[in-house]
Amino acid sequence: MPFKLFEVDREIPDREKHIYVKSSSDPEGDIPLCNTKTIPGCMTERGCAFAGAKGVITGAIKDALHVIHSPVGCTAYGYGTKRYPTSQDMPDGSRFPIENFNLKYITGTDLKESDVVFGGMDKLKRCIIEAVKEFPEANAVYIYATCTTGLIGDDMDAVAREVSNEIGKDVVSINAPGFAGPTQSKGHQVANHTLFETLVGTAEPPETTGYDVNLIGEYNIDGDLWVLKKYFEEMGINVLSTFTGDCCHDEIKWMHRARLSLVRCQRSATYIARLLEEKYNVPYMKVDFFGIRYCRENLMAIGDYFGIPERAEKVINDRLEKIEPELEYLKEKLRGKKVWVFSGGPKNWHLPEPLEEELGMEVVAVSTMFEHEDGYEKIKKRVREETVIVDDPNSLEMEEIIENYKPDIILSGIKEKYLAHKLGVPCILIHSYENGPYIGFEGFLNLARDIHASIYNPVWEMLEFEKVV
Ligand code: CFM
Repeated sequence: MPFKLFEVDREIPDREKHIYVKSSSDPEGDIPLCNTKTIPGCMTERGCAFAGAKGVITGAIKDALHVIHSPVGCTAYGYGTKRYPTSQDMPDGSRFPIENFNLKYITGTDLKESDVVFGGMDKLKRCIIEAVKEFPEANAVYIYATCTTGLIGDDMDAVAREVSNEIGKDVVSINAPGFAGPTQSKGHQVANHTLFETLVGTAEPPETTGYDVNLIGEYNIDGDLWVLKKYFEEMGINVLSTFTGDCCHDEIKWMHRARLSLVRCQRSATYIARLLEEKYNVPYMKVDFFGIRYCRENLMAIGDYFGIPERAEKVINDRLEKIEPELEYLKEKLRGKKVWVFSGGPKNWHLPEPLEEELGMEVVAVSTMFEHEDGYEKIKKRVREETVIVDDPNSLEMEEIIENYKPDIILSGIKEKYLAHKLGVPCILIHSYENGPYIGFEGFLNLARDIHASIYNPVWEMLEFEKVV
C-alpha cells in the first residue's frame, strides 16, 4: 500500500493521494498526486503565481524597475522576498549606479475600491511614469497583474505599449495574477514565455565567442551564480546571459546568440530553454551542481561538449583538493543523522543522493510545494525504500512527519523553520540558505558546515520543554 493517509488527515481523506511511501515493488507511475489545487482545509506553504513570476524569475534582474499593479499588500509581499544579490557590473563595462537595486526597491499602484469599480489603467500609467522619474537609472520597467487586476480585467499589455513609447524604455507586462495556477510554478511558466516572446532576439550582444552559454534557471541565491561563473571562467566558457540571476535586462534580449543553454533549475526555467531551441536552434543541457558527484559529472559533460575536458578536470581537482579534508571530518560527524528535505521542488531531487552518499546522512522524508510529475519521478528514483514523499504538506502533516520520522534536522524554508524549532528540531534554510552559497564544491561544504553547526548546537540540550523526538 504505497499511499498513506496521515492521522491528522482523517477529515480530509483526499490527502492520501498526495502522500507516497517509496517501495521499489510499486509500478513506476506511483507518485504523489501533484500540481493540483490545494485541498480546502489545508494550511498550505505554497506561494501564488505572481510570487512565481516576480519573486523568482524577474526579481533577480539588476536594472529593472518593478511596478506591481495591486492593492498595497501584494506590493509589500513582492518586496525583498528572495535572497538574490546583484553586482553593479554591466556587460558594456559600465557600473549600474545602485547596488542590489533589485532587492532595495519595489513600486506599486496601491489600488483602492474606486479603482476596482472604475478600472485601474490610468493609475497604472501614472504610476509607471512617476516611478521612472524617481528611478531614471532603471533600464526597463516590469509591470505585474495581481489577483485584483486580473479580476477587474485591466489591459496590462495596452498600458505597457502606450507607456513604453512615452518613456522610451521597454515596459514588460507580466500577466500572472495570483490565481493563474495552483502554485508559484504557473508564474514561472508565464514569466518564461513573456520574456521569450517580448524580449529574446531584440538585441545583439557586444561580442560573441565560440564558448558562449546561457545559464538558465540560476538566480544567484546567496551567490550561487558567482561560484558557477568562476568555474566557467576558468574553463574559458563565457556566460553570455543568465536567466536571471545578476543579469541585466539586455542579457535576456540576446540569449538567442549562445551556443548552448545550461538549465540549472529545471522546474522554473526549462520552458525558455525549449523555446530557444525551437526558434533559434540553441541546444540545451540539463545540469546539476549540488553535491560533489553531480558537480563533477556535469562540469565534465560541459567540458566534453566544448572539447575541453582537461579544463573541466583542472577545476574539479583544484576544488576537491581544497574541500576534501574538511568534508571528510563533517561526514564522520553527520553519519547516520536523519534528514527531512522540504523545498519548492527541484532541491528535493538534487539533494537526497549527495546528503546520503557524500555526507552519510539518511533522508527519511521529502516534501515539495509545487513539483510536477517529472520531478517526483526523479525523487522516487533517488530516495531509499520507505522514505515518505509528500506533495504540498499542510502544517499538521508537518508535525506528524516530525513525530513519526524523527528527523535530526530539517532542510526547509523560513515558514517551516520556527515550527521545527518550537518542536525542538534543528532546521536550516535550503531556499535562501544560512551561510551560502550552497552550490558547487565549496557550496556543498558550506551546506555541510551549516547542517553540522545546527545539529550540534548546544541549544538543543537546553530546551525547557519536552522534545517531541
Ligand atoms: Fe527552482 Fe529555485 Fe527551486 Fe524555484 Fe523556489 Fe528557490 Fe525552491 Mo524556494 S527557482 S524551483 S520557486 S531551484 S525560491 S531558488 S528554493 S522554492 S526548490
